Amino acid sequence: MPFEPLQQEPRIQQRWMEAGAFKAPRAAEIKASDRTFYMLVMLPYPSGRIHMGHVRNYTLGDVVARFRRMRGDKVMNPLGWDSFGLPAENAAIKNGIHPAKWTRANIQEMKGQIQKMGISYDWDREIATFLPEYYRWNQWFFLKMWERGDVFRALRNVNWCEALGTVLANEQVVDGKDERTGHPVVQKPMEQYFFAITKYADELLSGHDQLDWPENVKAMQRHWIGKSEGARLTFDLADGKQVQVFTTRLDTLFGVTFMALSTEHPFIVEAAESDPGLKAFCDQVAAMSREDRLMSDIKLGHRSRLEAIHPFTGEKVPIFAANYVLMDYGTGAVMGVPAHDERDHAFAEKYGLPIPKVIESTDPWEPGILVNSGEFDGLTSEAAVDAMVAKLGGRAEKAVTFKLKDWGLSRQRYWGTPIPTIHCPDCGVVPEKPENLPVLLPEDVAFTGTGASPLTTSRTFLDCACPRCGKPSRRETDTMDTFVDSSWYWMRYLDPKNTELPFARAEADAWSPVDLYIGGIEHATMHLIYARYFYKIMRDLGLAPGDEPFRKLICQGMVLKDGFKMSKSKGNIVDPDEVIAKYGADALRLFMIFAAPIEKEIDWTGFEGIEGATRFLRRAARMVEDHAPCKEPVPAKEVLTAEEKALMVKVHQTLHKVTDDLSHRYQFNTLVSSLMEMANALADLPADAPHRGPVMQHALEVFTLMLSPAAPHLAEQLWETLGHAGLCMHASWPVAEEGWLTADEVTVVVQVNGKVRGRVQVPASAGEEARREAALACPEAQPHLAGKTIVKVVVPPGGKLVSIVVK
Ligand code: ANZ
Ligand code: ZN
Repeated sequence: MPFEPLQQEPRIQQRWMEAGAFKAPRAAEIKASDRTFYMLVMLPYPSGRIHMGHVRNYTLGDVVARFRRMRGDKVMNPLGWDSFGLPAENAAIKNGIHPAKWTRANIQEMKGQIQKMGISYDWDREIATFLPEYYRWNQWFFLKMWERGDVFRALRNVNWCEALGTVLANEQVVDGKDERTGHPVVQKPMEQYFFAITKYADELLSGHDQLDWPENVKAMQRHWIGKSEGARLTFDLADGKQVQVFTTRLDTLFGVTFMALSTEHPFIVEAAESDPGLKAFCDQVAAMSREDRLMSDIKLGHRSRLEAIHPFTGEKVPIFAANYVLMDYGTGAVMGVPAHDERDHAFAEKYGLPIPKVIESTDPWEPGILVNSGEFDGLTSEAAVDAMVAKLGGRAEKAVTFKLKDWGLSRQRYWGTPIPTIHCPDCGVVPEKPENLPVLLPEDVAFTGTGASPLTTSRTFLDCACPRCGKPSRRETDTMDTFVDSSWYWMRYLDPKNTELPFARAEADAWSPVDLYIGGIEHATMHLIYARYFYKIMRDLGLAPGDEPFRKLICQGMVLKDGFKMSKSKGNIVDPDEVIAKYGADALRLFMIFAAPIEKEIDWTGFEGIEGATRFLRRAARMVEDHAPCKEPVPAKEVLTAEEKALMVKVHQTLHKVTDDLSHRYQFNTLVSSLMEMANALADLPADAPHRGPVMQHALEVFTLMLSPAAPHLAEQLWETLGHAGLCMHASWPVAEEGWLTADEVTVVVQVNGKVRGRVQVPASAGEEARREAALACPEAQPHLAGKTIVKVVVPPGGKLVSIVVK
């Protein structure tokens, strides 16, 4: 059969379906001697259509899953839908379609597209986070965490977008605007639910040691967690109060010329009540976004009437309210050391404060030796910290601070998991009873697109009885951040129909941790930190083994067009469906694998790449078609001709390399180039080779098996043509035979006066002298040597060539 993907691919997909070929076993079906492999890709958001980024991610994952199955592993390769979130709600506002309907339609569409690609997902394990059978477990986790004290409520400044009526995450805010819609964002204090993720900050850092992850992802996480070691120091104020600062540079204490407090610091808030100028300044800062406060070059301040007393010199130190001091970092108060801190320096210059130098060092911002610091002069910065802590007695202690914030999970939106709590006029905020889960999202809501959450418009939802005292109460209308959904989804695949627990411990023991997770680098911090955090919660609840969920992580590069990310706004999208409709899935898969190493970007350069892949697949089909299936085994080595042996060596060397590339190095692009080289070697076998039948059969079988993870449809077709009844994807991955890994003969090219005149076979072990003799005896070279005088014979290093000079 020739390469006819459009006819053959649906037929082969049907065969796979009927054979239940992608099914992963349950824990009980796995024997102690079995090896398991959990292959995970980041679950898609059902936006409507799959894009090339999905195609690349899923193809790469599928190559690994299919390879591992053929190697005899029990393989888990699932997919689901990250299906809560704003776009569905925005679509509802815009088109008047209920988010559930929009989401279902999109899932159906995208699932069809993914199935056409022949990705070997176990669809019996499919999950969708918007379904009650999934999100009830978000609520279940919330209640468990509430019991453990891992959930708390607090008044915190949030990024409030008035137009959307919702709180935004810091990374959704760019230049004081919602990154997506451009609506302005302001700071507003609100009562929020938080997960106490900072309790796990240290473990989230130390856990990196056991992870085979890209170094840059670990670095991004380290930066995000932002561990800072320093000291807390208490200053007395002139009015008798005390204020605490966090500093990483206690050694600079003698250089303090001012103190800066956050505009939200309680002392500033209090002082502002009787100081209109200060009040106006605080209001001005409140209107700035967090980003602006952090990034802004302009350090703004306002001097309050408060003063601190320097603990060593007893001098009075003015206290400012400043925009660059954040309330939620450290203690919300900073000792200002203009000579040695850049921000303090800018601030002091602006407000005309003294800038005394107290550290001698090549770089003013770096530690060094103390000067102008009384009895501490001459000490190194490091020694000075210890000496000062000792001298300051109870006033100072070493302390650690993290940039990581507790995870605010409240969203004032409809399309998310309802937070399972109730507001009782007597009992306050009360958790829902576990037996009442799930708290269902109501259907009778209005999507106006303005103001408060649509949930506040549903009476059936709002009215409830207090779980504690039974009084008429109001149900919580906040829904959960959708990052909650994706923080444990891969565990639900293991037991997707469980109605007692999110998943059974036995399933977790059988499959966890994930062996390989492939996804985009854009998830390096939030998703991959929240998921690690949730895994530790699951561990602490006794649900899951080990400490870390994803043993190995690979971040695949983007698919670009004309150097840009494909996106709707750029109008440069190439629709995978169109490519498949024209060229078939195998060609697209092969292109995705071949185009670049997994971590690198792919540039979509028109259809040339796909056509190249098509030509190769066509050639592979022709090779098999031209060969008559042969049942004879490959004869013993001694019997084979030099060319036959050379092909056998090529086959096994390729197999060895490909096996290694797929199992450890995750080099997929070289899989394709190796297959291409091997195809050339197959073409070189002479038509009249005496053992062509069995040698060719062997070579084509190995070729087909190696092709199978990348172009699985064509591989099935070739496997049939080669005379096999079973599925190629169920055949065993071949083993590279030791005896064929090293060539025992090599070819030496013979040149006479610079022209190639022939080739000779010599034992691989042949030395320089033996090669020279073999070359001089080369039959094709004889006519060019006859009657001439040999001037010299050169054998350059490597010995693959012998150059004869005659006169
Ligand atoms: C005095 C000092 C002198 C400082 C010096 C630095 C250099 P990292 O490394 O990021 O943790 N700081 C403390 N709390 C702050 C807050 N809430 N908002 C803004 N800045 C704050 O930085 C810690 C340093 O950042 C602290 O050490 C403090 O300034 C400032 F030569 O104290 B330092
Ligand atoms: Zn009550």
